[in-house]
Amino acid sequence: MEQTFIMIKPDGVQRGLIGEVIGRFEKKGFYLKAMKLVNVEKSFAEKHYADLSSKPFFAGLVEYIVSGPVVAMVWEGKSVVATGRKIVGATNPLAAEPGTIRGDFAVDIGRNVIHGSDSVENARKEIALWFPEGLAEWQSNQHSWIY
Ligand code: 3AN
Repeated sequence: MEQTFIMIKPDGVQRGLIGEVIGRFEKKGFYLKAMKLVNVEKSFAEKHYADLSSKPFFAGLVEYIVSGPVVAMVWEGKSVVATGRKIVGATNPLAAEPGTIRGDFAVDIGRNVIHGSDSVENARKEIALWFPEGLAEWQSNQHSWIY
């Protein structure tokens, strides 16, 4: 079953949006497979955003991610990577549709509440980076009708 990496960024944590974000993924029908509240080191944030290292906003992005705890999660389900991106919304919150997390809760591209993997391959890499200890083993029997 497909998995994606979702991170609630420091602004989302500090604004009390953890429950809101989790609720949206849960109610959609996805399954939470791992979750932790962590402060990350600068070198770790640089690794997570390595693909963006040449961007002019890279230093500010890393500073933002290390500025407070983040909630790192793995969600599982049918097409969860692409659907997760839809739930998250466009990178620039001003362009994000109402009904998406960024569309509903953010205005600043540099403070856009949440991260979601942009491909199955990147999801695999990000999950390995953030959860080297592995994931929780469980399967829901109650909600099997969702699929
Ligand atoms: P997404 O998070 O939607 O996949 P990416 O991977 O292009 O978008 O960018 C990663 C993060 O970098 C964004 N979530 C945002 O916080 C930050 N970012 C992207 N573009 C800009 C920008 N032009 N100015 C400031 N921060 C940016």
